Amino acid sequence: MADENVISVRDSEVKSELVSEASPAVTGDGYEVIHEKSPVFYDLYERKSELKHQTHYCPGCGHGVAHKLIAEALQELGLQDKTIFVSPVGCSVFAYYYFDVGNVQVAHGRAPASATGIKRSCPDKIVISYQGDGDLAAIGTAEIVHAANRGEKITVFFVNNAIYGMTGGQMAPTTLVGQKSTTSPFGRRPSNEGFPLHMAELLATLEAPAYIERVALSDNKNIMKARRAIRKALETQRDGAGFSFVEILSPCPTIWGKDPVEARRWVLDKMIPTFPLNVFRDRKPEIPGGNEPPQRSVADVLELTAKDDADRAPKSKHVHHFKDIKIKIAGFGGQGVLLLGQLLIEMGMREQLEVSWLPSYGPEMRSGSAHCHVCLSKERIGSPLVAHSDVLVAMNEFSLRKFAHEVVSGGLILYNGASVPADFAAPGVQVVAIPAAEIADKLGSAKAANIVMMGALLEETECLASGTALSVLEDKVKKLDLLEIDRQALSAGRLFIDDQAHIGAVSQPDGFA
Ligand SMILES: Cc1ncc(C[n+]2csc(CCOP(=O)(O)OP(=O)(O)O)c2C)c(N)n1
Ligand code: SF4
Repeated sequence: MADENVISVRDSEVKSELVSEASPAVTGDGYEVIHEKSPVFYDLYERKSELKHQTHYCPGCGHGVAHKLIAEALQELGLQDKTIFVSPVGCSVFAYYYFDVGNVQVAHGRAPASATGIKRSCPDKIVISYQGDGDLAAIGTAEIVHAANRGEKITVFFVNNAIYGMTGGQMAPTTLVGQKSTTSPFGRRPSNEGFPLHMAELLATLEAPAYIERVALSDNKNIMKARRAIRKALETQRDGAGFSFVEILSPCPTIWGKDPVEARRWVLDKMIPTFPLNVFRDRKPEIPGGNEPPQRSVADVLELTAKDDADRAPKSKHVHHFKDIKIKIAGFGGQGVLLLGQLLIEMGMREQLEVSWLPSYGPEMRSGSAHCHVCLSKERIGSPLVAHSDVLVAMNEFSLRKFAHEVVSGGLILYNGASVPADFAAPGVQVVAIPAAEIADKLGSAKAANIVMMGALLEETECLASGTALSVLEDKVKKLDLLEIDRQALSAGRLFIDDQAHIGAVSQPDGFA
């Protein structure tokens, strides 16, 4: 073939089934030539500059064929715009470079769990979990079994090539008895490594799945059957019938050490006898309804619709003197370190900023160290990680010493203490000691020290409006006596900075740029 995207077929009926909206065919010697690949694929694959028309798969790899069959089925069923494709870890990790659909790439083995979340939150979408045998039948065994057992209305395409391809050929749960791999160099022995795992049969013992079939990319006849199975699985999901699963026996010429033709033959001669092709399940399961919990929207759960917008913080008129501001808040568990970060991002959201909050804490609920990274930005946030902060709120001395060096030159440290330790220095950084614990104690609750620090932070940086802080506290703090203490704590933190400014200990609060 002159072009890698050309498909030649003799039978025009098969052709029209293959690509329903193909461009007019060029005929020659009884063949029809189709020049276009499925529009479900991107025109150009941006993976590598030198491979713009090719996938990254090895010649003869079954993944490429499986991709093509899935793309054509999505095209024929008109599902491209509704599809979310979950790619795994494995050779097919880069599926998102090829499929012009919604794409998510997830951790090894977790695709059915992620697909579950996506499908449940977007029930109108077609959600595909695409996985290899290491991914699905080894590290992800639990995820696939439970997703199938729950009857999640997703479609799983399971590419079984009897080996770990991406990592260089370790034994997979589906490796055949006697098959050599880097971790079974003498061939798989059931006495030592167990028998190959039959995933289609295993899942077919469950009650919930709607459709389960095993197919093979061994020869044209079986590829046509695979094509039908893939389409059927997607139809099953489209029609809301339940969990659908297609196991695709697939060649991996590179790791098997065979040429593409031998590898296909090996699927036919060796894999199919171990993994018989069959439809193991094809029915709409009867799943009794239960006492369904009321379905609520995310906005409802977050109580964003509980009040009128008018009741909430006024649309922000606060002028943000920054493009973005990165804050690290650190202390020990119980000091409200993480909560302070959450309050700030809630305020940021109400002031129409982009926000992120990344917590980090040890296993202890109390007294262990804890910190969080907070970003407030006028632009989209690339990473929630704050490696270099503009502001450090250090709730204890340990955190002051641990994180001070990360504060950028010209930045600010707010330290919860009567005074900065004598031997502490942070050149180029303004350090303000605020006796927040003491102030909060006097107000009636030592727990409000974080809110004193919040007041100080807002006053010194002017990053967010105090009015927004008050409205967030009013919404979040349910106990009225605590709310009153928090109001006073907020105000005390602000006043403390004001007083410091009067005596010249801190710069005039004129915004943090
Ligand atoms: C948590 C975790 N464990 C292990 C790995 C290493 N790893 C990457 S791909 C892979 C196996 C992939 O094999 P398979 O799912 O059969 O897909 P193939 O490459 O054959 O398509 C492994 C073990 C990883 N990336 N993450
Ligand atoms: S190693 Fe095997 S599975 Fe991976 S791309 Fe190559 S042929 Fe395909």
